[in-house]
Amino acid sequence: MKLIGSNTSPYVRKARLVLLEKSIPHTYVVDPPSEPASQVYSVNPLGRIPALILDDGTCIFDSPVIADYVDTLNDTPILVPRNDALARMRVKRGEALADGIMDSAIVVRMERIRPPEKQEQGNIDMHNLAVTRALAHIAGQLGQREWCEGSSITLADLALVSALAYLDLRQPERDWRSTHPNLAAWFSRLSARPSVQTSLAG
Ligand SMILES: N[C@@H](CCC(=O)N[C@@H](CS)C(=O)NCC(=O)O)C(=O)O
Repeated sequence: MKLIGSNTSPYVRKARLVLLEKSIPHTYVVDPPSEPASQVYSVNPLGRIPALILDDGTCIFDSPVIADYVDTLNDTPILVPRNDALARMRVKRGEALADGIMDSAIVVRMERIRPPEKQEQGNIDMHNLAVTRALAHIAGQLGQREWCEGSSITLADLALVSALAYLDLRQPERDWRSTHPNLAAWFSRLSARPSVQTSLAG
């Protein structure tokens, strides 16, 4: 299978982390939609990354669908609980929260690259506040636990790593480590995993 993406997209990082954590053989191709000739336009009508192309040509998007599908390919590890409905919901809710941080951080990024006179400060503030609230909520829930949900790594952890790495990339001025030292320690530990190291290396 082939994953089309870019090294800056947090959604792509999440999809890559799922593939890497589960040791699923794949080819990673950097081919962002910012390139008019990107192959993503011929496989995903939305023209968005990540797009996962299976060997039979089936294209899967978007990142929650990719993650959910890839997780079913083997059990090592199971990243989305399968039989416990409440546990499954919690992991997917954690993913949604991290995805929401990505969504808001991207809105802020898109505003900030517009000419200053065209930037909507109200929109920037609203989305930054959503990120701030989400981080506080996550840090409060995490406490000193090792994983976001349950007793082993899940998709919620991989999504959160991707969201935090994106904040570091696009909002380096946001000092979330000082505000949430427990989250900082958690992120530092997760960042040492080979999957995260590989994804951060490009
Ligand atoms: N909800 C989608 C969001 C995907 C998305 O918005 N990807 C961005 C890159 S971060 C994209 O492809 N944008 C189109 C563009 O860059 O032109 C997912 O989870 O996969």
